[in-house]
Amino acid sequence: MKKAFLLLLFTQAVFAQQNPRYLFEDLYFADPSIHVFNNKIYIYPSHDIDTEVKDPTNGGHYNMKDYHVLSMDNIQQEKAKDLGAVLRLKDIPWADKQLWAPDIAENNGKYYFYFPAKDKEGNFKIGVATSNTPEGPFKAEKNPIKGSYSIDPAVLKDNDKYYIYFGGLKGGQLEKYRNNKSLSEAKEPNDQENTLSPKIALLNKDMLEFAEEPKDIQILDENGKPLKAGDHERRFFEGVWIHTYNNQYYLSYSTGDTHKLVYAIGHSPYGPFTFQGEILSPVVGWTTHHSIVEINKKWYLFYHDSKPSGGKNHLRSIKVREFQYDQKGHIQPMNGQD
Ligand code: FUB
Repeated sequence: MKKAFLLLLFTQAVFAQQNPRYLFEDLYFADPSIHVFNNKIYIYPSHDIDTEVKDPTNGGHYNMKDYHVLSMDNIQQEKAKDLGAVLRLKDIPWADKQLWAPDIAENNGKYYFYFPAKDKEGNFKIGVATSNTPEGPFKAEKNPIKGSYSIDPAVLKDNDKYYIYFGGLKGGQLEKYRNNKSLSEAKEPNDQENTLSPKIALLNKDMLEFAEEPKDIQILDENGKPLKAGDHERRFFEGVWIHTYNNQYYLSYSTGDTHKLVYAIGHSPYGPFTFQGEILSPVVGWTTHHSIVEINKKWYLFYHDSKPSGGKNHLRSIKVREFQYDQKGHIQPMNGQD
């Protein structure tokens, strides 16, 4: 009896899935946006490549040239399958370089792939490409979304409305804008000023344009005061993601130079959101970027790190791990070094 029990424990230990685990290691992928379409799990990442750009100023070495889609039949599947390139830089009429973190949304059986890229003037804009299947290929619109700027789009479907969130500091160029207008030169707020916010805009019915001027998302501290620009441990930097849990909106993002994933909770897609705490401590590599998804009643964090490339910041690999909420709906923090 005792022997059988030990054997059971041993078998469980051998066959239990690693948490976290890498999902694909033959190519470098990062910034995974996860969606379940038609009962299949799809991963929409950035595709990292070794680059001729050696100067890391403003993220120039994140010099990606195409997007791939990966899929999994279910979350137990050990590794994701690469479905190949679905959109290439050379096929995007307005884009010049740097295909950064994308996201996707489905509306009426059509798929809208949102992505940032630098235009020929060196300004990040957000583009859309469409397909009749979640597996692509995607066809890019001729021009970027009118009035778009900066990076890292993430789309929320909420009561049949679609909202796009975006923004990123430094390489992501958010400092070049105030009230949706470009400044003559980038201007960082000083440490005591309110920090720059991620943006939100309702999408048009055709999913190709903003239906309104982008608005600032307020992230407040425990006293209801907006976070300050000097609060690098908590303020927004890039990589926004939004999900709902127990009828509340969870806005999560990277703190950039302090390398954490953190989150804030609100009662509307527009916020305001109140800062809650850390989701993930720093990973190996400079950037940290994620998505949070419920699959079969369990919650998963998809993210990346640079361990497999030996710590090269611009060569990242995607991972997944299950996580829990506590009784109050707080995300139980995880260790990025696992
Ligand atoms: O992958 C390029 C950029 O690095 C993303 O857009 C940022 O969020 C950061 O992960």
